[in-house]
Amino acid sequence: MDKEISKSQQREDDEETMNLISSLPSDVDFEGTKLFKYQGCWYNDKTLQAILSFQRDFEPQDTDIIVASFPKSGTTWLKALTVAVLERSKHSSDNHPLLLENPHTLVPFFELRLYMQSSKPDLTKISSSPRLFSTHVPFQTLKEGLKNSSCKIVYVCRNMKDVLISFWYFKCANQEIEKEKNSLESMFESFCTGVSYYGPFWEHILSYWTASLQYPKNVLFLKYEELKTEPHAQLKKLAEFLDCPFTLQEEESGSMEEILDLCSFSNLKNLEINKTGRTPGGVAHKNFYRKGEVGDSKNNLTPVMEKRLDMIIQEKFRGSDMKF
Ligand code: PAP
Repeated sequence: MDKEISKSQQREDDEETMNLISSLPSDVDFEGTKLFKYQGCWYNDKTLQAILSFQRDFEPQDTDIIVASFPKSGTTWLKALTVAVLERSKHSSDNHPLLLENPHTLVPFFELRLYMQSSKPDLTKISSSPRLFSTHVPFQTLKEGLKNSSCKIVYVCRNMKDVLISFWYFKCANQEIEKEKNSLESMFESFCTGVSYYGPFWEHILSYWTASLQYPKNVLFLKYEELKTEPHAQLKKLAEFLDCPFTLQEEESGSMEEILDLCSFSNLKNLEINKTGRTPGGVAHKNFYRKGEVGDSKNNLTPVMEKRLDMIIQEKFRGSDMKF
């Protein structure tokens, strides 16, 4: 009987989801993929179905920690740092989970993993407290899924020119296609109009920027570039935000350096699990580690493209004190 009720409930949920999706504004991106605009952001139908399941069924716990970002902004790195900060007293440096698993395995995405694999994933199997999750959805959509809980959210943003180039290389590597100029130009166009997967990027960033000002105890806003230039200060900020600040003794004994070394681009990139493994969705772990530098977009964008992006950023962020 229970099974029958849950099957009919499932059918009702599926129908509701399909009705909602078909009522949304739609458009196509540079590859001809149909995208739907939901709560201000563009998704393909598979991702959107997972988001709707997440919003409907996720049962948050106040201790949950969510790593959030626009794609290609430093998600993998921030996941690693978050795990390393929280787990620092539990593991020695040779049996650390980050040496054995990719950060995306340790901190699963709501919409790209858990709720994409199943509309009702079994989260009771996650034993660690706090539970760690991640997402690429903007704040307003995440907030709805988190109901009224007081989870902590750490967001990382990155210069959009580098994000675009990182995204483009990632796409080429996953699809094993040649990096032809054409595909960069069409992806660039989509990016600029905002009709791109998880776009518009400026609204994404502003959603978390505003939330971090409104709810400073729940939303921490970090920047990839600052993690690069002042890693100690940013790591300290992260640990304080997560309510596990470094003690003076830890600071003096080099605990922060250990974490930064463990999570460094070169260390993670060269681990066996990241050289050879794949995500459950089939993405090679190595594709999450390309160059890990600031300013690589200079080598790929023409001056005209750079200028156009600069102007968009200037216009869209005018009036906010958010600076790149
Ligand atoms: P995702 O959204 O698919 O999870 P994400 O991790 O946000 O990707 O972005 C990948 C970028 O972070 C890559 O940038 P690049 O293409 O410009 O090189 C990747 O190299 C970089 N990255 C991954 N790990 C680290 C790290 N430990 N330190 C610095 N940068 C990193």
